[in-house]
Amino acid sequence: MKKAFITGITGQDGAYLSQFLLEKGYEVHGGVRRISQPETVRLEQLGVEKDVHLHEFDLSEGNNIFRIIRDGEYDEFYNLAAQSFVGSSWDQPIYAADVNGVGVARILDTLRTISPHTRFYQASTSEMYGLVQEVPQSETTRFYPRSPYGVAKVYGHYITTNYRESFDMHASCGILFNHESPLRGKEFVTRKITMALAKIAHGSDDPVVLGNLNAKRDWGFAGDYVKGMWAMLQQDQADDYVLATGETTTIRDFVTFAAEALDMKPEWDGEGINEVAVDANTGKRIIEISEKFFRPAEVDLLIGDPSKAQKALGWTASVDVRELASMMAKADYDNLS
Ligand code: NAP
Ligand code: G4F
Repeated sequence: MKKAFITGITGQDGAYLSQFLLEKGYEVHGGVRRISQPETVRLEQLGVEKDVHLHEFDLSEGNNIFRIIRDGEYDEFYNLAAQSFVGSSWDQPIYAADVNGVGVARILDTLRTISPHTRFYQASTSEMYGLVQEVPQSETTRFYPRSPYGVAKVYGHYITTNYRESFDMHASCGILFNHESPLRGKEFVTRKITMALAKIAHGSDDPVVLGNLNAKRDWGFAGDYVKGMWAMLQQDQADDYVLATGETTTIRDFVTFAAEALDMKPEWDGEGINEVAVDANTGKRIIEISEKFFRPAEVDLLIGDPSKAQKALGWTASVDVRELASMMAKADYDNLS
């Protein structure tokens, strides 16, 4: 039986990866932060919370990481933990650097010292492309991060490739484009939209207040992306791979797809912060804009080229953005029923 450790096991990807590895027969361990109310709700939603082994863990604590790795003898180590909300990284840039950047070095240096056989996965991100230098973005596209989150993730990415090259470690980075699900955190734009629209469909009169509707993202389903993470660690040679759908969509169009899945008929009117959407079926205003949700620097366009992963790993995204918006909106609607 293979043994895996997942940092960030309580997060969206941690829950889907746990479920996937358990189905493959792994013994699954994961790191949880000590907080006043333990948050294993996603593992519970997938019905796997009793099947995983949880350990107190924080990426900012080197000795904690050392003991976990020394005591565990893991075959595979997936580093999914991060301060993952881009918006917060302008408020806590030093924390983002420590956890998302230096935290990766803490793990790698411990693995190098006491467990060099362990295969390592680093959660790199399309946010590293930021002000994009090429369209679509691939493994060879130059990084130009636009947030403290993205800058810290670039360090995490390069320290992983550096340890691979310096110490011959099996350490791979998945450069993952946005991936969502009904388990997505409520502050991210897709889930914020689907939760609020579900409430409106149940009778609420509160519109969703958003920021920049023109940003474009390459959105896929998280359940697909964790399979790609695993596939990377099964290769003879470690390497870096983009996982993406190859399709890009504005926030505005995501709203439309989610609203249509809930039998609304959104009609858009106005421009900039005066733009609104009204459901033509009911006359209710469903979208408003506020400057509060604009970012100090924006990532305008992300669209990934997943051809390397398709060829080498046999990986493809199975859910398109319209299906994804519908899946999330209907799940949120059903949760409220
Ligand atoms: P998520 O739902 O926000 O989960 C983040 C996880 O990290 C949570 O379990 C969180 O624990 C944990 N964490 C945060 N700070 C920590 C710390 N200091 N020490 C230990 N654990 C800590 O994020 P996700 O969507 O699953 O993303 C997983 C990873 O992929 C992240 O590294 C993210 O940056 C990266 N990524 C995500 C996407 C995407 O679109 N989802 C795309 C590219 C890359 P709590 O439950 O205690 O908060
Ligand atoms: O949903 P978001 O907060 O995700 P973002 O910033 O793209 O980051 C996510 O994907 C990255 C991969 O590219 C991950 F690395 C990262 O961990 C995270 O999972 O915002 C998406 C877009 C942005 O352009 C933002 O400005 O939506 C725009 N947006 C417009 N109104 C909003 C809102 N974002 C949020 N969160 N809330 C709004 O009201």
